[in-house]
Amino acid sequence: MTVRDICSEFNIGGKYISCAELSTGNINNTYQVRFLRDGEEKNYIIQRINKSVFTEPEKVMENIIKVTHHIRIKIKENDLSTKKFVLRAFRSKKDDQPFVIDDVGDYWRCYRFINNSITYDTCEDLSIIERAGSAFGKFQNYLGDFDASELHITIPNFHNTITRYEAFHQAIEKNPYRRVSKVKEEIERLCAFEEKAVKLQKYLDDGQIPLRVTHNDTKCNNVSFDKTSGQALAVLDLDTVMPGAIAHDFGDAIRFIANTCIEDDPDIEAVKLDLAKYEAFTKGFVSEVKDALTELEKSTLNLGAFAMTVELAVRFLTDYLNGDKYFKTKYPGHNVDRARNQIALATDIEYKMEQLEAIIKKYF
Ligand code: GN1
Ligand code: MG
Repeated sequence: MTVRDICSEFNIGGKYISCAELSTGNINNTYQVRFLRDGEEKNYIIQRINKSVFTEPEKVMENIIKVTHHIRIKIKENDLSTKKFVLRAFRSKKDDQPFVIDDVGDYWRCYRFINNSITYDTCEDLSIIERAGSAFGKFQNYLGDFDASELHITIPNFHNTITRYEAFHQAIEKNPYRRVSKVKEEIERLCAFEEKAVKLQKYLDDGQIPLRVTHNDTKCNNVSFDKTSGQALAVLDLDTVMPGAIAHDFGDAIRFIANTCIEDDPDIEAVKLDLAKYEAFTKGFVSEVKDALTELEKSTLNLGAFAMTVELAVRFLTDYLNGDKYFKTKYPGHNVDRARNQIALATDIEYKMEQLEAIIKKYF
């Protein structure tokens, strides 16, 4: 089935104009499809869910439906437009499900593309970064009273840095693609980070910090902005909304947005933590969540930035050792470049930790 056929299964009418695959995203396949209806252009986002990563796509969609429903109520209470500030998943024509299954058993979903919106893979504008911080902070607040036990765990131990390291050590030991010798230095660096990187998970395991409903993939390009006004609109990519630590969301966002380079830039000499970007995001995020956090949680946010960066490096390198099966790669060694980049960033985060602590204090 073509993407166009999928649209028709979602009952999208009008004159088909075009379909373009969007290249961002390391897991699912995403297409932007344009139609003309009633003299107006209508845009949709069609995604094929990666079934080897999300083995139970129905459950992913069930989570998304519940979470967006909850947020929609909050948006209405705040007199905001539900068309702009929350995603809406379409239902299938045939059986009213929030997905369509194609002839080879793949799951597809459809969202309305928010009019006049844009996402940023990189961003130099500090006010936009601050607004991304507020958007993720608000997201956290909207879900503050959502019952986490209603959510399916779609990827178990997703941000469990301890089990991520276990998988890493196993890949090194099994060495199925004989690649260990090629990344000796990277392995050593990651092993040196381990003790500190797993601390956040230990706090969770010991019940010292609470499990909240978190987004778990807070890359800045998962917030949409109004192209004209620059206002932050809906938070996107709700695939991994699950129970987690607030430091996961803060940390993952910092890892992505405050890197001086994009996350797979092979020029690792240039990879640093940009303090101005760090501060802008922190300002937006903390202003939204500060009253909800415990003292220990506040003190774990920067640990989260370090842990999430290291964890992703571990995941990229594990995937390389296991034959590049999880993340989409654009060239051989792509996962190694990604891991090196994240190792360089984690190194700089560690180096700047005192400065980060001083900045975060300012906003609490
Ligand atoms: C994957 O595909 P995307 O960009 O939404 C990954 C995240 C990583 C990210 C790194 C389900 O997200 O955890 O942080 O790549 N998502 C999953 O770019 O593994
Ligand atoms: Mg994602």
